[in-house]
Amino acid sequence: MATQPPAGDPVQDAPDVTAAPHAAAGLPAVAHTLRISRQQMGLARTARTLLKVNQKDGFDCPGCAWPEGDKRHVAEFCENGAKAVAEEATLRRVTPAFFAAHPVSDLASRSGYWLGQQGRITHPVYLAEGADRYEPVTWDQAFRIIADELTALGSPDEALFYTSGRTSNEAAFLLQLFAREFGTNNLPDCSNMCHESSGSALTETLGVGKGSVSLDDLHRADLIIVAGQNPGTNHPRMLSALEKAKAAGARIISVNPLPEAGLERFKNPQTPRGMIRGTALTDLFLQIRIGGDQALFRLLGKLVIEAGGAVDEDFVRTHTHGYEEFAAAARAATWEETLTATGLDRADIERALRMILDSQRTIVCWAMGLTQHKHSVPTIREIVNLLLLRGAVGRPGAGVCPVRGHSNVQGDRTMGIFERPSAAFLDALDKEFGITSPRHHGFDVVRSIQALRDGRAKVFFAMGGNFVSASPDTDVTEAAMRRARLTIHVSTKLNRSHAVTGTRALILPTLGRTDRDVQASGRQVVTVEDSMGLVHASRGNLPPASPHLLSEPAIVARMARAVLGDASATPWEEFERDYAAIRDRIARVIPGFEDFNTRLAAHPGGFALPHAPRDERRFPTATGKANFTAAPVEYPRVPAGRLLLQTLRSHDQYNTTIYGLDDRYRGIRGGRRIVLVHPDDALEQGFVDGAYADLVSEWTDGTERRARGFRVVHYPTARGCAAAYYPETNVLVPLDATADISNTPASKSVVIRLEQSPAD
Ligand SMILES: Nc1nc2c(c(=O)[nH]1)N[C@H]1C(S)=C(S)[C@@H](COP(=O)(O)OP(=O)(O)OC[C@H]3O[C@@H](n4cnc5c(=O)[nH]c(N)nc54)[C@H](O)[C@@H]3O)O[C@H]1N2
Ligand SMILES: Nc1nc2c(c(=O)[nH]1)N[C@H]1C(S)=C(S)[C@@H](COP(=O)(O)OP(=O)(O)OC[C@H]3O[C@@H](n4cnc5c(=O)[nH]c(N)nc54)[C@H](O)[C@@H]3O)O[C@H]1N2
Ligand SMILES: [Mo]
Repeated sequence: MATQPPAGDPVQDAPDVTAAPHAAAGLPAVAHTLRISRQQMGLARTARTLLKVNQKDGFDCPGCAWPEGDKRHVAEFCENGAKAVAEEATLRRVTPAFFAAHPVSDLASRSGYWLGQQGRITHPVYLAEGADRYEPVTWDQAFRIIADELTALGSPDEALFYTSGRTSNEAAFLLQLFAREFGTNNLPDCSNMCHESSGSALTETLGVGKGSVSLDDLHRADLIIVAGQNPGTNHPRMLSALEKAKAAGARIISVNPLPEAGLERFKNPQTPRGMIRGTALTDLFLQIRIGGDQALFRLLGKLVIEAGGAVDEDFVRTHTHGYEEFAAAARAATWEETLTATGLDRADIERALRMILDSQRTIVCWAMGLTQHKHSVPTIREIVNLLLLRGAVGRPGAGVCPVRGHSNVQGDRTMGIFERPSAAFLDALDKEFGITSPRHHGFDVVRSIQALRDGRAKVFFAMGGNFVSASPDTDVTEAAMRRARLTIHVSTKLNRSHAVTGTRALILPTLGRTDRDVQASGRQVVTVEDSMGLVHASRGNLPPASPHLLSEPAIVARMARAVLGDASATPWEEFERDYAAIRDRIARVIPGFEDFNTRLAAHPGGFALPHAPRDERRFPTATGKANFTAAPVEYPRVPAGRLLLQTLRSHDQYNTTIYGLDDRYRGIRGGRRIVLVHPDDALEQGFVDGAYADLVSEWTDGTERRARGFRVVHYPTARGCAAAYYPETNVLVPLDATADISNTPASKSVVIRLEQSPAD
């Protein structure tokens, strides 16, 4: 069996494996941050930039959507936020000379890591039909190319407008307005691949598709359940909140197939004591099988009902609907099936039950470990069921906490980036702008790929992101993208989506969060909404990466003018000149933003959007109450000799942006093509630690997909489960493997087998 990487793998991918640590952060994290930042920015710029992250007069960290809290540290950022900033504030540049030296075929042969390391894009560039290189274009030429292509379409629904979640509220509002004026609801976004399942589940059950807790609630909770989330890497500032809650007496249950170092113990680098001793975070670790969560929460619901006196009957009677039906379904849950689905011990589930019964204020937090399965929507509804039984919604210290990813992904959706907008939203938009928005639904991410594949969509526009790498079924997605007539990417950095293009392609370079944004009316701020519904300003302070960049709002405004011409009565020039004019319109269209500009000025730390369940225990659902649901319990059935693969993030990446090749908290160094497998499962299939395997995914239609050459790492994950990094493993996720209702790619439950890698 081969123990070396097979030929053809990227030379640098030679993973080295040591035992995983049992704590997150502390001194090594600080040292690592400063090293990466200095490599990209130099020392002076590092200090100047990092001190402005998440300050009231600074910019919002482009890292994640975790809220800032009111008392801020001088250094209100985390290791991974600092890496995100360094990545954007880098002094490296991708100039027209770079594109002259690197034909598109060369870019397509490079790894995502290499592409990202080249630096900030400085000029708009164009790839003409049949050309092999991008060449500089003027902005006017670029908008003319877009206008010609868009106006030549048979229908506006042949265009797709994708948004990644870093886009500001102002730019997002303009983009959706433009798309609807143009005539389509084709506004897929990264949320479709991310928390769509949470939105679907929460809208139906609670009436609002967002979390119901504030940071303060988290500090006051006495029980926090963290399910399917790895905050040590992906939301490091959340660890401070968990630490604070623990100090006030809270207990923490983590539900995860992997023992994640950050959840075990946290060494807070912002306090001297924390740095040395650290705080043990998890009180109870439920090492669940992938996809077992619905069964777990259903059984806990049954046990709460049977415990006697544990159901908050007053709340259930006054505020909920569907209890009887749920209770009947819950009573049918059995230990036997739950233990099979979860792989857990009965004693551990009983411990969890006691902690729930002892708790007056329970919060459940979750992320991608719950949202990216076939049965994600019923799984999240099951969490709601449990909390409703306990009256744990709309009470201080209690509620639902879906932890969002991209720093403004929640705000983009609030601004109307949604392929299925409500009639109320479109009515308000139409009234304000005197337009007639289309009422039929548009395409989400998966349907956009299908439309490109089938020739029903011909122009693809992306406001940020890296669509071809982030999307499932890489080969299918890339082939679909190549069928487009024109692909347009508004980007800060190079990525694979610039190398896998339509017949013609444009790269439109833009300002990032850290860049100063000056328009005709002066210096601009933009706004973002965090994971807990707090809206605040963000102001970049660095000189822009190049004088040829346009801001995202300016790009949309000029594109709209070029495409819609004088037929549009919208004051696009005014919007570009002064973003306060955009906010005045947001204030009139979107509930909760009344007097937007005034409130922004009055509350530099941000203001909270209304949330009926949290604020008034009012549930704007179809029944007017919080809904219990009683879907059948599902869990993945994995054939013998197969594993269930989850595709997740390493410590050194931000989605498709790769910062480095280490995953420090899992003991991996110098490579990304690894697969974590329980030693007994690996050995059963004949793979010693250090052997190389191909991962072969098997889909229900009989098709197979293969990712070659992964180093097998014996790792204490739950039995029957495996884990490997995304985006390398997206090639394994079938386009049709999506969550029911939300249509989110099921990238956390892929049935695979390991095959010996040919050792040539
Ligand atoms: N540094 C950094 N920060 C980030 C990102 C990044 O890439 N890098 N990405 C941002 C984005 S867009 C997002 S959405 C978030 C993502 O944040 P996370 O959701 O934390 O990201 P993942 O790495 O996908 O981790 C999924 C976690 O769920 C667990 N899990 C997998 N399957 C199951 C299951 O069936 N049940 C349970 N209970 N657990 C399961 C995994 O073991 C893992 O701990 O982070 C955001 N922040
Ligand atoms: N298999 C698998 N697939 C997944 C996931 C998974 O867990 N497993 N996770 C899914 C999730 S949760 C998400 S959110 C998606 C992420 O999908 P995307 O949001 O599409 O991907 P990112 O990698 O975050 O996008 C990075 C690119 O954004 C651009 N960029 C960065 N900052 C800015 C900016 O300020 N403005 C503009 N215009 N561009 C900017 C840069 O060019 C950079 O290369 O991936 C999804 N795909
Ligand atoms: Mo995400």
